[in-house]
Amino acid sequence: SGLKDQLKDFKSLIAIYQLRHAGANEIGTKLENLDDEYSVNYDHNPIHHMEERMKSINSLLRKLKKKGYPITIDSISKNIHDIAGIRVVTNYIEDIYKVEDALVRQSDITLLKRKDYIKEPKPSGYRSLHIVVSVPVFQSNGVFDVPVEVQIRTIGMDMWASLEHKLRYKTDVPADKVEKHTANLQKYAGDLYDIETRMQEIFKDLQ
Ligand code: 0O2
Repeated sequence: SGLKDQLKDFKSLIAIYQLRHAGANEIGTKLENLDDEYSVNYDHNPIHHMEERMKSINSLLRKLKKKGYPITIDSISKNIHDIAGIRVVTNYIEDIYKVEDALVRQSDITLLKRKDYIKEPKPSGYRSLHIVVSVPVFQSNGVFDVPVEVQIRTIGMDMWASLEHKLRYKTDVPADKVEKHTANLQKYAGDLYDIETRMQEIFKDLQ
């Protein structure tokens, strides 16, 4: 019956979320271990902090629609690689690429996708390195390669993205205000990048 099929799909969706979450846990542990190792061997922590998020159902449906993918379990499993996401906030710009390199070089990790919005910022001013990696997850019924999206950015880029996200998703801000703030934020993204570059130079000079 229709209801039976819906329940089956619902269970499958939960299973996808569980598996992706397990993948994010694997990646999270790898990143924590890398940060520890850096701190022991180089007396520096590249990672300021990390956040983990599972994609909301609303955002999942919005993305399927936007990309024109069918709304089925198979399509979600095959097409949507950012159901599990980890945001890595680094202390300096160069740390972004150190973290990426150290993660991607691990023999059980496969790089599936890479978008460098630092080399090529979005028109909004958004900067961040987005990678999708696949990691094996061992379950009772076998081993599965699981995609996890990792967004890597500095403290400045993260501060900027949080504020800009608020402006973008708050629906009750008058249009003229949005326009003014959007223009200012676009400029501040570049200003922050310059400041973070200069701060990094001081840091490196002190090393
Ligand atoms: P949610 O609900 O957390 O997922 P792709 O899969 O790469 O083909 P997508 O997802 O459109 O397509 O790619 P994109 O634009 O590379 O990454 C989307 C995510 O990056 C967003 O998540 C934000 O976290 C972040 N992001 C991208 N552009 C901007 C921006 O201009 N400003 C801010 N503040 N964040 C941005 P979702 O999908 O919105 O949310």
